[in-house]
Amino acid sequence: MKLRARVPSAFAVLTLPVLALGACSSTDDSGAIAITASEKACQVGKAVLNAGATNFKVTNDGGDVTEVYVYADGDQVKGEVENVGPGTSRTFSADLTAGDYEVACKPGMKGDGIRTKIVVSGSGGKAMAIPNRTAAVNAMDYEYQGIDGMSFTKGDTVEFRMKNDAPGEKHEMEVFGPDGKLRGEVGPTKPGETGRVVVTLADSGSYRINCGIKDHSKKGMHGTFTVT
Ligand SMILES: [Cu+2]
Repeated sequence: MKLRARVPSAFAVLTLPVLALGACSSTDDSGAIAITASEKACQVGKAVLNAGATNFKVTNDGGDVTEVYVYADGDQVKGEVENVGPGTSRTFSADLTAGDYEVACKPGMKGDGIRTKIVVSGSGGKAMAIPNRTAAVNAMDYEYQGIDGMSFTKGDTVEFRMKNDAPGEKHEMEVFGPDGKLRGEVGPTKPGETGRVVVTLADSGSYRINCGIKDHSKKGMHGTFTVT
């Protein structure tokens, strides 16, 4: 920002229309809750949010790539965005019901992150469905066990429990629907720990499971299951 102030004034005039355009095209962000992430801080624009579908706009003020998660109960991912480069912004949304949450900014896209508590109040948002099925998955370096052969019935609400049995690395488990859209995920889980996510399988078809950490998917951390 200081650098920009020293730019010759002719330049400043030239860039003004561009800035104005930028402001116009960002109307989608109006109402988005600002999250400012750096190596040392994870600032959330509001401490108390209204329940319902909520947009977040993450700005990375740090020097390293970052990712931001919204957690319920410490480990249930309600929304997230990855790969936010230094000096850039990305948005994500989360459907939040009344309760306590944590926003975690993870500089370098690792660790538990810098956590900021937020409170959501009001009657909006979809209450979390109560699972009628559970499914146990083991994560290894670098594969999943227990996914192949899993099948569910359309409309099932499944609690996926992923135990990380790997000696070395954290793993996660993203669940993508037949349309390729993320339906839910177990966030990065340390060796020896179990993460969970509840997903309602509203569509029939082939779902894909994937570890979003580094190149784990390429190394073999993926699988599919069927909903009929
Ligand atoms: Cu992994």
